[in-house]
Amino acid sequence: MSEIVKAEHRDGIAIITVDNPPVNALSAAVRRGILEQVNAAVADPKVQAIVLTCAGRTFIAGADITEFNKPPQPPSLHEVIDALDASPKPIVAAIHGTALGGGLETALGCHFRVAVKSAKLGLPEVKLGLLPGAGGTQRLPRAVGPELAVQMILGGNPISAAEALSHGLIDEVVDDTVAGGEAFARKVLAEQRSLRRLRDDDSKLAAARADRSIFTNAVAAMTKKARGFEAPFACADAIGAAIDLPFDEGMKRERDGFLKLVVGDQSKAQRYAFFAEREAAKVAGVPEGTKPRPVAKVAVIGAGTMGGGIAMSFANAGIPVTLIETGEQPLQRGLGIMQKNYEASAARGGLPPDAPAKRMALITGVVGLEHVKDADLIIEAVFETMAVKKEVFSALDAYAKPGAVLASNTSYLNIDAIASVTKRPQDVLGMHFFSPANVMKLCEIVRGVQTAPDALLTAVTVAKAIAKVPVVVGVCDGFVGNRMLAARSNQAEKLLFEGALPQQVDAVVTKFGMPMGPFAMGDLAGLDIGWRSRQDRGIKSEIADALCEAGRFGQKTGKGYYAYEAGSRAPLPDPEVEALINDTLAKLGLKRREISDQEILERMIYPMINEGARILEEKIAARPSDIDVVWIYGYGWPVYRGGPMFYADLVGLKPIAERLSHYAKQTNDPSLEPAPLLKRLADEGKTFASLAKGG
Ligand code: T1G
Repeated sequence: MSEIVKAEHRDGIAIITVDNPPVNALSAAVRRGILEQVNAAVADPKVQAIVLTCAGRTFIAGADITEFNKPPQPPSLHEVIDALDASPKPIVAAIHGTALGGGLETALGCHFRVAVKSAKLGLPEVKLGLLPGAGGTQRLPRAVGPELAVQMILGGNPISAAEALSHGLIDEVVDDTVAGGEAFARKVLAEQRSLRRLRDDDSKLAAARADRSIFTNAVAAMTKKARGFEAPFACADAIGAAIDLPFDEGMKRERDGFLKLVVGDQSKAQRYAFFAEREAAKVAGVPEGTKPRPVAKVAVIGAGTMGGGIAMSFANAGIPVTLIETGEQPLQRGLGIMQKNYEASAARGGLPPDAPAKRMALITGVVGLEHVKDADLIIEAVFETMAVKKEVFSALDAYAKPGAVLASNTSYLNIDAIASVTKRPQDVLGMHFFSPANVMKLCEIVRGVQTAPDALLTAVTVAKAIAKVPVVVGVCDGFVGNRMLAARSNQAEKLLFEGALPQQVDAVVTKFGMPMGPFAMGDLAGLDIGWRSRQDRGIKSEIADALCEAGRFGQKTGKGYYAYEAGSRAPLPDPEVEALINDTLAKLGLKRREISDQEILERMIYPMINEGARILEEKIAARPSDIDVVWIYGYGWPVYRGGPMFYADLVGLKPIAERLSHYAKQTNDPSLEPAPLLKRLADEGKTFASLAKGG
């Protein structure tokens, strides 16, 4: 019998326990083990009922995602679930932790389900570019009704045990998993309850069969933000089959949909992103056994947009934070904005009504840097000039307690230079949050030359604790994200000088799946910021300069590369901009030419990939997948394209290197010449992914 799926008999009840750490994924061995144990229990006359449960921290958290890239091994999950469903003896799934994906589908194949109060139940396959492929799209609508099923499957977020009970997904909330499961099984036997096979129970489909808009409205609501994704629509199609077709035909529709998605580029990209995010948290070069420093008290310096958002991230995670400002007025202004943010979220139903007060209660606003003295972690988010940073860090060096981690939220300044004004450079690093910091998930953790491994690990651990995705990067101008963005912005600007229009470039970038193009982004950030810094550095960008000289600073002045109607953020192409561009080019003696969307796409994406290769060469990023995590969680790169480096492997490094060389010559821009690493991999027919395997 299986070693990882064991059975214990307790007076007529067979307790079948899966034990496959860390998350009891449904590997081939687990599937085999469950099938063996269930068949044995069904055949054993001493057994009247069966409880299926798991050891460790969680019930089955899904199929083993690593198996999707390999040839399928028997038995299939369908065979396992069919055996559970067909069992003549009652089977109770006893759930703790997270019953997710194939794990919940397995439980839905059982006749009854119980769960502990803290359990979560969900079908997150859509987040992997898949659909629930083992009956979830057919059984869940029968368990909870099509509306909730659409929300759970197209959204991919789990529900609590309490919600599951109220919607009939589980039969009871129990105090203890195994004991609760056993007790429930005995109750079923004692009350001679008939076995509930969801495949035969269409009662909750009746309303939607009578009025299909119940389903279509739910789908419409859930696909509003699904532009570019394939999986949400495939999920909807499969759930629709549950409403329109008998169970087995619906299962076939689900199967067809799953098999199509699992071999598709989108799911490969999203599965890659799943593991890339987890890989990113494993910090290279930190000695085995290094422990993060304890962090009980956190201080944030600066109650501006970034400082306020960072403080809210801690409060959102239930961690008390001290927010420090130089004066009462800026402090109260910052606290006021945070209060309004929370109230707006609560008004939208994004937070429980009592959350604003509860979270603001975790934020203590004070004036004076001396208040950092008890903090274990101090995050500075003050004005972005080296002079101000050095002034603050010199003061922190005096006030902060020994062993406190000193982090700067700088988005491009040199961490080593900042650390150099302290006597404790080993405790200094960067924690680069992205605006709005209470929403954006990425946190670039900037490792200085002298940053201590345990300080680094502390920052990574804290970032995860406040639901951020940490990526460790080295010190360079713009770190990983902004450095690659600069390469793209540089080309975007050049394309205008060659004949493209802002709306053409932005349309190509948004069609590719980015939330916004470079010119709409410029208008959002404000064109005057770049203009002033160009003036400070005595450099020109004739088109952008002309826009600013015309008072077109972007959204803040209602005009920039686009025009904006009052109260609207929708960018409207403005003929005045085209005229301004034509005038500027004429003055420079430049002629506009037709530029294809394909050229624009290549010149938007390939220079970023090239910069990514340089970043890897310089070890500013440890892995190509770290770069991809930065772009997915910090810059809205569509996860179904896996990230710039994953996308590069999909397109092929050879054609990319060739196009870059072509554009380097065409635009006389040597920075577009392929980076040595890109060139080597292209010449050797290799991929960025091969680097992880020592390529
Ligand atoms: N398969 C393989 N490995 C997995 C895994 C899985 N399903 N889930 C987690 N791991 C690994 C993970 O890579 C990490 O490894 C370790 O376990 C701990 O994970 C037929 C098609 C359960 C909420 O999408 O959401 O079922 O880095 O760091 O933060 O319809 O893991 O240590 O080497 O994330 O406590 C559907 C995926 C699959 C759930 C725990 N299921 N997992 O979070 O730990 S598709 C999912 C999670 C499917 C069927 C279909 C989370 C978690 P390592 P962790 P955590």
